Amino acid sequence: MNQDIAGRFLDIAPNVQSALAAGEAVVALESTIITHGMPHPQNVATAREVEAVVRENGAVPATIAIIEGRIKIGLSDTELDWLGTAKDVMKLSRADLPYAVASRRHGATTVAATMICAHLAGIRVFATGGIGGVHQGVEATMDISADLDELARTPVAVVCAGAKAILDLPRTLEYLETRGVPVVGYGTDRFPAFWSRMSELPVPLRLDTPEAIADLIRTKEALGLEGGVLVANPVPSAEEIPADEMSAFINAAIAEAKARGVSGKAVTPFLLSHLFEQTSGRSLATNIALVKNNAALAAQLAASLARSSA
Ligand code: PSU
Ligand code: MN
Repeated sequence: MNQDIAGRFLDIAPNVQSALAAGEAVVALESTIITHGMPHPQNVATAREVEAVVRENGAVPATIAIIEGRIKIGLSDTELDWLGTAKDVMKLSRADLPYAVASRRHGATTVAATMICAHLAGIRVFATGGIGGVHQGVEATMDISADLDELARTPVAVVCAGAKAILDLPRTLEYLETRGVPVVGYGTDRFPAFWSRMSELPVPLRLDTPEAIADLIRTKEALGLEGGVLVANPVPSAEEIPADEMSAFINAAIAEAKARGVSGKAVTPFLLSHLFEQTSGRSLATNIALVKNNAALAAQLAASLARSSA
């Protein structure tokens, strides 16, 4: 951790600080999923449950958000509750993170911004639901999530359930390969599609234990290769919505977004909330289940990394 940057911009929660100082396992968690990804009150309840899952699996959770321009690494109960209904919270990626800090704004961190903040704090593992990626219709919109470039440059392992199936998954994988990001399927040969355990796409690499993933991360670092690792962890079967069931809802949601002229940062939040309504809440139940599943694996991975670095 760069102490100068930490002192100037970061507020690290005391329990996270002491875990980091002792070389213990810490897992970063994002906040856009709270402010722009799920409705209230499920957003706050899920954030707490996810933190509990991280603890049960041997790591300290650090939910990251920007409050009045301060980069919070680990939120208090009060802060988390506040974030659950707060208005005027920016959805922050690499491009607008410094603006929020300089202008003392509130901001929720996406995958890209959470990776940056986690790295500043010295956290190596991060759990989310699904990363952003290449959007369908990219030929016309050029909408490619900044999450993908962040994975190529910032050394944080991101545990997700694949990319959200609202995206162009083949192009998302192509782009990750171009940018040199290892994409690891955890116990699967197929790239998971968020609400569904699998897509038709083969996963580029496969590993079956947290220890093997920790070994890959250490080896990548030892070789001096920059950037992160994407770990794709399929949602548990009991909670999945099979891809053939989900695809009609997804196509309708994308058509609706287009008809209403939704663009840019608003696209992903719009699609998620539209799907929540159209599936009568089922997509949200699956989303919650997959985030918890990812938190468990991320904690095990962080614990394995902490053991081997001791
Ligand atoms: N995972 C979820 N729900 C979410 C997200 C991830 O289960 O809402 C968020 C992440 O913060 C991710 C963002 O970075 O969606 C992608 O936004 P965009 O497509 O605009 O890059
Ligand atoms: Mn986008």
